[in-house]
Amino acid sequence: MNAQTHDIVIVGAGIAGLYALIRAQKQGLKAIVLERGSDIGGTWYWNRYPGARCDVESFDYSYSFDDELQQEWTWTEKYASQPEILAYIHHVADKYHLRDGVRLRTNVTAASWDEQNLLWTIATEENEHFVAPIVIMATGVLSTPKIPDFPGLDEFSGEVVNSAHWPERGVDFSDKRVAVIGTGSTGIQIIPEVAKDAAHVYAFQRTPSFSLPAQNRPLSVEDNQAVKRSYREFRERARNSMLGAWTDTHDTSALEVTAEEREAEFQRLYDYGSPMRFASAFNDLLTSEQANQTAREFVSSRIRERVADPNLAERLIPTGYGLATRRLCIDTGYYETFNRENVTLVDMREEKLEQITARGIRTSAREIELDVIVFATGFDAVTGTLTRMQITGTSGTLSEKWGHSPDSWLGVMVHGFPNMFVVTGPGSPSVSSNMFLSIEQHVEFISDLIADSRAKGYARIEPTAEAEQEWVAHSREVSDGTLMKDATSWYTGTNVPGKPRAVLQYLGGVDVYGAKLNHIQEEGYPGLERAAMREGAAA
Ligand code: N01
Repeated sequence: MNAQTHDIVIVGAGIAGLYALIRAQKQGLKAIVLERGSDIGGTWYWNRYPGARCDVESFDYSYSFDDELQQEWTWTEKYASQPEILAYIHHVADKYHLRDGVRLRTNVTAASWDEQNLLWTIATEENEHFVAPIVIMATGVLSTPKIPDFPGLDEFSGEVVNSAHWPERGVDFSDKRVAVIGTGSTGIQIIPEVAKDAAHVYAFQRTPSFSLPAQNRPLSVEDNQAVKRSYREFRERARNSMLGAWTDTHDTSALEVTAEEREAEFQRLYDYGSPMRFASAFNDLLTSEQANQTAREFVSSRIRERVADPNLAERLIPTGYGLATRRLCIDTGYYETFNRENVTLVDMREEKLEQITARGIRTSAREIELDVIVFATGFDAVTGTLTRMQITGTSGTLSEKWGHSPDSWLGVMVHGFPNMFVVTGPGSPSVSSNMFLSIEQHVEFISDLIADSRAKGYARIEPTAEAEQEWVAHSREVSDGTLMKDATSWYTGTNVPGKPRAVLQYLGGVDVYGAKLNHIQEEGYPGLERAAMREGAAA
C-alpha cells in the first residue's frame, strides 16, 4: 500500500473542512482535505437546484474569524442564494490559498484506526490511502440524500433529478410536465421556481410543512455598513444566543400574555420573516403543546389567506405535529403557487404513489404523464454520511455503534474512535442552530485541543465511555422536555427506515453549549483520556 502521510486528514471541503484547513495551516500542520465533489463548497456545491437559498440571514451565515474578511465581503440579499454563498466560499478559498490543500473527486469510503501506531488510514473509492494521526470528519449534516425506492423508477423514460445532486448543466423545465416529490424546505423552494417555466407541476406531498414568507429583500450598501460597523457586538450576541443568531424576541410564555398581545407579536415576527425569530417568539413554543397550538393557529390562518381554494388550503395545512418540531420552513410564494392553473397538489395521504411507469407516475387515483421527476425527499441526516463509511475504531465500526444509538461526546468525538473529530456531529446544536457559527465553534475547539495535546506530548485523545454517556443522558433529558422528540422527521432519525429514534441535535442552546466547551477547555479537558505515544510505535 502506497500511502500518503499527513499530520491531519480532513474529510469534506465545505464550510467546516475549509475552516479546519485554515486552522491547521496556521498551526503549521501538514493537512489535506479530501472532497468527493468536483469542486469545493459542500452543501452549497451539491444543492444547486432552482430557488436554493439559505434560511439563516446572510450576516449571520458567514465566517467571523477574520475581521478583514467580514469587512471586504458585501451581501446582496437578506437570505443569500446558493450561487452567492458558493461565491463567498470560493472567495474564502482564494483569500486563504486553500485550493492546493484540497484533493477533489476523492471519495472517502473507509477509515481504520491502528492502535499500535496511533494512526488513521483513510481509504478512498479511487483506491488511494492517506495516513495521519488525526482525522477530522467535516462531512456535513445534510450530505447523504435519501432516495426512496419507488417501484418502477428504472422504467421511467423521462429525466430524474435529485435536489441534492443537481446537474451542473441545469435542468430545462420549459413546457415540461414535472413531478416534485417532497414538500420539506427543499421542495418548498423548488416548486414555485419550476412552476414559472413548466407546462405543469405535480407537487407530491406526504406531510405538509409549516412555512412562513421569507420576506427576502435586497441588502443595500447602508445595510452592509451598519453591520460592518458593529460586527464585534453582532457576533458576540450571536454566540451568547440560544440559536447562534440573535433573535429579537422576549422570554415570556405565550400563555402569559393576552390573545391580542400574542397575535401582535406573531404578526410582527411573521412580517419580519425569520423561522428562528418566529419559533422563539415565546419561550414555551417548543415545550408546551398549548403554547405551540397558538403559533400553529396563527400560521394556519395565514396559509388560508394565501391559498384561494379553501379545500386546497386545508390540505396544505399541517396537522398532527407542532410548529417547529419539524423544520419550520420559509418560502417565496410557495402557497400562492397553488393558485396557478399549472400546479396540482397530489396529496399522498389520499392518493398513494403506486408505481413509476415509463410514461410517468401511477397513483391509486390516476395516471400522471411526466417528462421530469424531481426528488426532494430529504437526507439521512447528521449521521448518515459517516455510517455509510466503513469507520473502524478500537472495538468495532461507527455504523454498528450508531446503528444502536448516535452517541457521542458533545457531538465532537466518539468513544472507541480515538483522534477522530466530528464537526457538528449528533449531540451538538448543529442543525438547530446557525450552522456557520456552530461549525466555527467546533473547528476552533478541535484545533485548540489538537494544539494543546501536541504541546503536552499527547498522541492519543479519546473521550471516556462515562463522559460520553453523561453527555448523552444530559442531551436526552433536555430533548425529552421538548415537543421535538415526538415528531417524525429527520431531526429524530425517523425519516429513514431502520434508523434509531433519537433527537440528533443538542437542544440546550448554543450559548449553554459554548459555555460547556469553554469550561472543558479551561479545566484541561475533563472527560478526555489523553496519552503519549507508546514505546515501539512507528514515529
Ligand atoms: O428534506 P425533508 P429537505 N414518499 O426531510 C418527503 C435544510 N434545507 O431536503 O415528511 C413520499 O425536510 C417527506 O415527506 P415526509 C433544512 O434544514 C434548508 O426538504 O417524510 N414523500 C418530505 O416532505 C431542511 O430541513 C434550506 O412524510 C417522501 C420531503 O420528502 C433540510 O435541509 C433549503 C418520501 C423531505 O423533506 C432537509 O430539507 C433546503 C417517500 N417515500 C433544505 N420520502 C434552506 O436553508 C421523503 N418524502 C431554506
